[in-house]
Amino acid sequence: MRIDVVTIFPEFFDVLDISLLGKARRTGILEVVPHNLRDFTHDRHRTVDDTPYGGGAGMVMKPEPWGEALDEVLPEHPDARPVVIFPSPAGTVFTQAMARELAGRDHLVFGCGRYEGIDQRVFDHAATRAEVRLVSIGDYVLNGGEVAVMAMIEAIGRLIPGVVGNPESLVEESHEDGLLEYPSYTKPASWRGLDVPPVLMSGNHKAVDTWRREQQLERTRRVRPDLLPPA
Ligand code: 6GU
Repeated sequence: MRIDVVTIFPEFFDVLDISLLGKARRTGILEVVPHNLRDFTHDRHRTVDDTPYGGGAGMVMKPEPWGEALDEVLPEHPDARPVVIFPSPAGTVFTQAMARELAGRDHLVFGCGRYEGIDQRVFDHAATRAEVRLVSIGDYVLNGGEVAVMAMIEAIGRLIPGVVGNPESLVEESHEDGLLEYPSYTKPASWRGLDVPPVLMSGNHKAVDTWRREQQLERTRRVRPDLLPPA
């Protein structure tokens, strides 16, 4: 998969060289290419923002550098409509289901906004050439989209076949079956007066599965009842 990221802070994405995603980048399974939005400006100060029409606080990102940057990263004759994702607290909420869907694509483009936002015409124009989505990673506000895009790239990247060594480990985790994951234990069997639940050491696989399922349901009911179906 190829991922292009347009940002005024390309160095944010240097940390993607670390760990599993770094390995995936080195082996060529995943190609992440950051682009500096300021490289698409033509003035001495490399200006990417200006005051909002209609007044108000803050600055708005200018359309021209965004237009040129997207011209560069979007293919001229795509096989399929490319997906362009703009991280925004005003977007639809990013989920595991969305990560899975996006992990099946060959090419993704992320456009990181800063300041009070991006001129609306950037979205409207991109929509003539690509499937444009505004996506939020949760109900809180970040200074810009970079950290949100890092989170999305990690969630999507680890679902690409070959990125996570043991694909089994992807199945039994929170959100994959709509529930939170069960608690895990390893050796020693007793530690600081706290014992591992005996069922896990019983050797009874059916009893272990039942216990884990109960734990998932109990934990989900307790901390995330919104994830459970009504009734
Ligand atoms: Cl995607 N961007 C920004 N700037 N803030 C956010 C967000 C995204 N998701 C939650 N807060």
